Amino acid sequence: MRVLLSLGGNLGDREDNLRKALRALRALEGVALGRVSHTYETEPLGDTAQPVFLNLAAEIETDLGPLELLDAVKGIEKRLGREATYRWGPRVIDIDLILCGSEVIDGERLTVPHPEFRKRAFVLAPLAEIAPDAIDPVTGRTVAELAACVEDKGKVVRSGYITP
Ligand code: A4P
Ligand code: MG
Repeated sequence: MRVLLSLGGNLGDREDNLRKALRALRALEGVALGRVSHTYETEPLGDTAQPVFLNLAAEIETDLGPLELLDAVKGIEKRLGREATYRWGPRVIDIDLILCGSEVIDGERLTVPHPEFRKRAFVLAPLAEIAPDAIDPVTGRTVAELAACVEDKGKVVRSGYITP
């Protein structure tokens, strides 16, 4: 199954944290890392009195089920030193599952497609770079279409590229 992930953080060495997260994903059994977007400097959504985020999108191909993948991803967040703060608060690394093939999941621990992604420029801009034709199974729209009409006015600026 092809899975599209959104990664981001706004504490510590943001590039290094993203690089470590990508390497950890690639090292997971049953996961092959595919395309990785550029990094984007993005204005914090929610509490704006916090440092600017660095976000990127990554594609993986995996035989893990969505919940197994969620557990693996939470393990990576933990290893990289993410401490629970508050909702939408600052973090070393956050890894969200945006799309899992054409699956629609509405579970206690996992909602896929990610319920907020259609509203978030910091998710859609990097995602549109690597997977413009991916289809949101809920709305039937492509990532490129969603990115083109997102209403989020937060600044999203392409910055660099991380070699994992
Ligand atoms: N969960 C359910 N669905 C998913 C999914 N599709 N992917 C559950 C990942 N997790 C999912 O998430 C809380 C719980 O959501 C998980 O235990 C999982 O079972 P979390 O990552 O532990 O907590 P959180 O991230 O603090 O909360 P939340 O509501 O997920 O925050 P968001 O939506 O991730 O937003 N601004 C900019 N510019 N860039 C950012 O990256 N990120 C956030 C965090 C806020 N503002 C931002 C950014
Ligand atoms: Mg999250």
